Amino acid sequence: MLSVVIPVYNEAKCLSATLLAVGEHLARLTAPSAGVGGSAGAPPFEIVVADDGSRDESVALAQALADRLPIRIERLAENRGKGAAVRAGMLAARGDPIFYFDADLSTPLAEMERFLAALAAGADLVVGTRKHPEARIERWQPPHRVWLGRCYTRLANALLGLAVSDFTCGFKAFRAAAAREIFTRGRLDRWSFDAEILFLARHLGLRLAELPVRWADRPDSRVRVGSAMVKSFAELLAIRRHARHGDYGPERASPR
Ligand SMILES: Nc1nc2c(ncn2[C@@H]2O[C@H](COP(=O)(O)OP(=O)(O)O)[C@@H](O)[C@H]2O)c(=O)[nH]1
Ligand SMILES: [Mg+2]
Repeated sequence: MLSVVIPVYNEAKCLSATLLAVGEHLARLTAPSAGVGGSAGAPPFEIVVADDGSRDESVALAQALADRLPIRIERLAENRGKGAAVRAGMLAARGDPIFYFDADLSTPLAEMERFLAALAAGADLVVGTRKHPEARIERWQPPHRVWLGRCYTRLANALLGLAVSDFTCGFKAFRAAAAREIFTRGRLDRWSFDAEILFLARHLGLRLAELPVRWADRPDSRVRVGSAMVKSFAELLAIRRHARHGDYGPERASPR
């Protein structure tokens, strides 16, 4: 079974269209002829809506589609942050592999096939990157977000000793075993949770692949940049602190 986790915070405007598009795409992707998922009797895919305490109609809209699509709703009682929502959804997912991506579908669903191929070729997790020469950015984020993103990437790599080109691209795929190892250890609730995932991947010796993606930014972002910056920086320091205190468990050598 293939799982998709979608973190949702006040997405009433786009959620129904997103769920229908995801349902249609996954039905095609898991059709018997496609050779992905679908063992006898089990539904071939599930969509986990990880609701982050939305105060709009998001949950009702997802519930309304649950008789037509294999949708499960994981609800956080209050808004805790994208990291908390993704973690709850990833730990609730029952499939293998497990994807997560943003409700606005900034990265088109057609990219899933390449991610599945990279997992089949041996990666434990595959993360999208917008900062690769082969990435095709159809609509950029506003210039201040692009600039802040670049600073964040440098800072996160320097603080965590990594060499990743894009931490925060909201399109990632995991083998179920890798997802379980990462998300049972993850602690961050807000925007640096992506950096924690990549840090943990290295810490656990998992095989990581970065794949360039297409991206068309949605103009009405939910991100409040000022407070997100400060909290993200504090969270990067928290990753170092957790690592130093052994909160992530023993480090493992990478397979290569
Ligand atoms: N901004 C925000 N998004 C959240 C939160 N929790 C979950 N999300 C989801 O995280 C995803 C990314 O949000 P988005 O506004 O598109 O971020 P951006 O593309 O980085 O500007 C969406 O699917 C949101 O619904 C939260 O607390 N704040
Ligand atoms: Mg977005």
